[in-house]
Amino acid sequence: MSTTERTFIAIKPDGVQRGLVSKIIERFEVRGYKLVAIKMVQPTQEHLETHYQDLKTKPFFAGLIQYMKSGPIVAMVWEGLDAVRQGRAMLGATNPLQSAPGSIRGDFCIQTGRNICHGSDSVESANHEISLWFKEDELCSYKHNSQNLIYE
Ligand code: IDP
Ligand code: MG
Repeated sequence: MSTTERTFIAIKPDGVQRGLVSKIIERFEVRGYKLVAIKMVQPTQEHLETHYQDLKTKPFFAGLIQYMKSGPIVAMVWEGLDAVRQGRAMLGATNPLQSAPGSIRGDFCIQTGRNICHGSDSVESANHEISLWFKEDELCSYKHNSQNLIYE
């Protein structure tokens, strides 16, 4: 059991433009996860192609990169128990038609190609994505005041 697992969560350009930044941050904050890093970025094509390299043979790849390049993104690292798996559950399924109501996608979007947020799908990819989006000195180490209230 590790309460220091980290995941990379991003609010995509549509999430930013639709004014959902605070709502998405709030979900992680009130649940008890600890914010370790946050910044607004306008990523380059090359950076996005690296981030989504596993999808480069997909027919939607070019459109995905265009979409992700269309405006600023809010990039974050959240830390806590099962941050990766729980983060994915909190975002909801990739296709909002399958995202449960109560999840972020299930509450705030309709179509796969405009699904407002990103979350790492494994601890390994989280580590890779965190190092792709953040420098070591951008990650803050501190003790959450509520640590002893959130964990037994
Ligand atoms: P994930 O974001 O839930 O991990 P992935 O399969 O890794 O889902 O796909 C990355 C992103 O690519 C999705 O979040 C979505 O924005 C986009 N995407 C995935 N499948 C499709 C599709 O069939 N059409 C358009 N966009 C897609
Ligand atoms: Mg993915």
